[in-house]
Amino acid sequence: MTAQAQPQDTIDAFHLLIEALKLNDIDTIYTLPGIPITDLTRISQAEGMRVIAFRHEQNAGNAAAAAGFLTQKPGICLTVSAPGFLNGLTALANATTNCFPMILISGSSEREIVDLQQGDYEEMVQLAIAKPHCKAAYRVLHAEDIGVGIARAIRTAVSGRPGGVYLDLPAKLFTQTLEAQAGRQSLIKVVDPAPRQIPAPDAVQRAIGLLKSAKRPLVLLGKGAAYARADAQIREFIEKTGIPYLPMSMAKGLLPDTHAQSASAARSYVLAEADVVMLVGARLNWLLSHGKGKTWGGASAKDAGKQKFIQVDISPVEADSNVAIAAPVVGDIGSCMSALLDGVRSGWSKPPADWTGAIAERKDKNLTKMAETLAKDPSPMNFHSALNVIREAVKARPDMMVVNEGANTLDFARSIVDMYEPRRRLDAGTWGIMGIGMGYSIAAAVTTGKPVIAIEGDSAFGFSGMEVETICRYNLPVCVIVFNNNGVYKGTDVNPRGGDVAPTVFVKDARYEMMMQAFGGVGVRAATPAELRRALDEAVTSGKPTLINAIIDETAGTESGRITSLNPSAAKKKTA
Ligand code: ADP
Ligand code: TPW
Repeated sequence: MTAQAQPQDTIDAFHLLIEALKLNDIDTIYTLPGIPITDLTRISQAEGMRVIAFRHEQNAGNAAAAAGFLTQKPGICLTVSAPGFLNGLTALANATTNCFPMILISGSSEREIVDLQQGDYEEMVQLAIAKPHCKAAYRVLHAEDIGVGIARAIRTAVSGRPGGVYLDLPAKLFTQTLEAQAGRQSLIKVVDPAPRQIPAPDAVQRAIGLLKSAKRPLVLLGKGAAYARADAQIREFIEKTGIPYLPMSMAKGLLPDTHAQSASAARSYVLAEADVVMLVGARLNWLLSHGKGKTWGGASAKDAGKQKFIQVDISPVEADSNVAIAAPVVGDIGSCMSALLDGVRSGWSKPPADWTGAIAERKDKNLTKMAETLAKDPSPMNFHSALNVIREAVKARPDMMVVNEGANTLDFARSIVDMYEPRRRLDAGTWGIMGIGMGYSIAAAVTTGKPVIAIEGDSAFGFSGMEVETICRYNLPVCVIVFNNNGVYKGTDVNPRGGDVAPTVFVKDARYEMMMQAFGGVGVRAATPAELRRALDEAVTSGKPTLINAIIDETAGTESGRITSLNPSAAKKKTA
């Protein structure tokens, strides 16, 4: 069927919902149609929304989450009930974990039947299931409440610490109608959805005092800083103070990775040696060894180092979650960095030269070593020689988007591929989740219009690989590069008993490029850096959907990349 016409003087819930989203400048829906939302997807398109339909709801949800991170507006994922909702829920939980604003809207079955468990089509108590996995879950039962429902969902997703919101829309809602004028008047344009939160002046002074006392200060930038779009204040603060900084993976490019004050190439030295560390939109979770242990110069895995921490964050409960925070600065990063800048405008002296000099020395040594490794041309290709090609491509087109997942493919790409502009890199994030690749790539292409390179482990790619059809269908400028080493981590495991292959290995020499060809895109097998460079240049120039099957030495890399030690048997050996 086509979008339903409706009498002039009434408006149905389908249209009210779309008007409520449009009123709040939301122009894109990431979805997978089916009962009861198929007509909603059609009418949305007819009413001028961009509707991107996926092959699996998890990928639509991941796209919505990435769109939220990139635009500061909640990304919308629309699914059917029960199974579609559950497929989208992983993405909603992942968005919440990463502090990305998104709204998962799912149709749901008849309330009366669900609540008596009488067995409806796709019956499930979705609201209750969603609640623990997001910031809030709301349900709209009446058309006159659509305005409030959407307003609450938007406000909750983007204010304070951003995150996911679930909105439950029972099938019966969609066909309800209101008198047109009254209906439109019931809609709410959210005023100031993410209000600035100004830090307390004494908190700012405490932080400045601590920074001024430091002999070996360090700033650590996280993806909250990238999300906040306080790029100018952050850069000015770093350059004005002369403090060395480390970007977390999705904060890369807030300042160019080639910046003289970047301490990335001396990471282990600065984390262990710094005496005052200022966290800006970064949490002391597992990615930062919980702020303690040998990484931070502690005597053993459980000991904190000697650092004092300043934490700039919008969440007042984040401080002290792992180690003591000497100076919490609570507020939005833009306001906090402006206040901190005011505090260092006068009477600031740059960090001692023995600290910055020691960092520079280690950086030079490590960068020289890295350049030697990157210059090698082994056969077959390894992670380094393949990533060197991508490193050069991003240097030539610094506005390109990079999406990255895998184990070794993630770890090596993070350190080898320099980023030059803010919010150009999306990756496996706080959970280290596989499966974000194609969803994030599609959202990156849709929201920025820039070329996208997805750097994918062959296992990682498999989680969302079917979306190459979606990439072709919408003709998006996405170039997927599959790092094909025949398995999860490596391709060399053997089942000692014979019979089935080992659980970590895949079909040898799989022709991933043919998946893209199947849908009319370009597929290339690249066994050398020269072949990879040619295919990548062509993809970026043409903007055609492309998949490059990059053949990587199956013996290269390590189990789980850099987090081998988190495997239970490795941890057991360590403590034995
Ligand atoms: P990373 O993984 O890069 O270290 P995290 O996701 O752990 O970053 O941390 C992001 C932090 O940024 C969260 O604690 C979140 O509360 C905070 N945050 C997000 N947006 C803002 C903002 N606009 N202002 C201040 N803090 C923010
Ligand atoms: C949802 C566990 C972490 S990394 C990885 C898996 C399965 C794939 C590693 O192999 P890949 O990379 O991609 O070929 P590489 O470079 O080492 O060859 N399920 C989910 N998330 C995670 N993190 C896993 C499983 C995992």
